[in-house]
Formats: sequence, structure tokens, C-alpha cells
Amino acid sequence: MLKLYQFERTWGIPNLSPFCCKVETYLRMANIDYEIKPALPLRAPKGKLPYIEDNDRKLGDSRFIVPYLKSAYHDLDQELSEVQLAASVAMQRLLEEHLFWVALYSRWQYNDENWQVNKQAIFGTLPIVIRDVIANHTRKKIQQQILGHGTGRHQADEIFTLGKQDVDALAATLSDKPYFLHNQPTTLDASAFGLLVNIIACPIESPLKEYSLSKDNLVHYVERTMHQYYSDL
Ligand SMILES: N[C@@H](CCC(=O)N[C@@H](CS)C(=O)NCC(=O)O)C(=O)O
Repeated sequence: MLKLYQFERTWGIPNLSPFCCKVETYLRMANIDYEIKPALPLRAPKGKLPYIEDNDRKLGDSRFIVPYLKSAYHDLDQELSEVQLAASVAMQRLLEEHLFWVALYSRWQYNDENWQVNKQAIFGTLPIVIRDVIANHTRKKIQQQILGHGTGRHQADEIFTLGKQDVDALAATLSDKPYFLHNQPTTLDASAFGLLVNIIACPIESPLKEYSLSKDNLVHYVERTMHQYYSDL
């Protein structure tokens, strides 16, 4: 059976990584059997989670895993037009390459309260003697990545202004539809749910979360998807 390597579940959401959550949600939406292997990124083929193992194949990065699932199992996007497919790619990039960084900033850099909550969720099970060393080392590394991406070069209010623009774009695109592009879930829904549940339904407080909670359609979308695909959690 296909194995999905991802972080341990926490916070009552499928995964604290939007990308792990995206892949697991795709698997569930497409009715593909899988087994979860809790993991840390150390052994991942690209040093990041998620990755999968299937038929002696190891594959990292949701942007390669999902196309593999589409061709080997079930393509959730098969009924989309070329224009819808293009919109799907563009919106996934907004989520995963832009809004993601604002969410990451909220957890790892914005304030100490959030950092403590994040630290406990990710490193809480490590032996106490090494916990702080590893957590602080990882925090520095992630903050360097946020700086390298460019997001970390702005002030907090500017970063959240950028994030709110993405949230507006998502809320307007979803509008009052059940899914982003079609009358059935597609890859974009797996990606959008993966990040939105991580902003709206996790205990990381920020202007980004506050603003997202003001968008009723996004909040209901997250609740519906949780209910429909993760009633076991
Ligand atoms: N583009 C990758 C991103 C994966 C990613 O950034 N994973 C993060 C967790 S959200 C990770 O494993 N980070 C560990 C690290 O940077 O050391 C995907 O789509 O899967």
C-alpha cells in the first residue's frame, strides 16, 4: 500500500504542514488507499515533508506527488478545461509560494507566543536535553529561508497586508461555490484546504488568521472539507 510520510498529527487538524495536508487530502478526495508513516524531514528525499513510497518508488514534493497520483491512480482534474487547469496552477502557486510564507512567518517569527505553540507541536516529543538546541537551530534556519524568500524583509504589518490580499483573492474565487473550480473537488481544493485549515483552525494567532476568520465562505469551506473528508479526526 502507498505510504505517506508526514509530520505527526496535532492541533486536531490533518497536519501542521500545508503540503502534507494537501497530499493526504488528495488521497482522501480521490479514494486512494494509503498508510501514514509519521516522520521528520531528515530522511526525506528532498529534505522536506511530505514524501511517499509506492511500488518501490520514493517521491518527494507535493508538486510531483500529485501528478504521480493522477497518472497512477485517479485524476481529480480530469474534467477541468485548459483554462481551469491554468487557473488551478496559478492559484496553487499563490497558496504555496506566497501565502504559505506569511503563515510560516506567523509561526516561526511573528511573536514569542506563536513560536512556543509551534515549538511544542513540532519538537515537544524530543528528549528535553536536545529539544531547545534543535528547536532554536531549526528556527534560525527557517527564519533565514523566510528572509531569502523576501517575505522576511518586510515589517509585520506589511507581511500581513500581503497575506490579506491573497485571502481576498481566495475568498472572491471561491465565492459561494462548494469548491474552487468545479462541482467536485480538484487538486486546487486539496491545496487550498491544506493551507486554509492551517491558518483558520490552528492555534497560531495573527492578523492573518483574524482576517481569514472574517471570510465566512472560507471558514465554511474549511469546516465542510473537515467534516466530509476527516470525520475520523
Ligand atoms: N514544495 C514542497 C514544500 C514542502 C515543505 O516546505 N515542507 C516543509 C513543511 S511545511 C518541510 O518539510 N520543511 C522542513 C525543512 O525545511 O527543514 C511541497 O510541495 O511538498
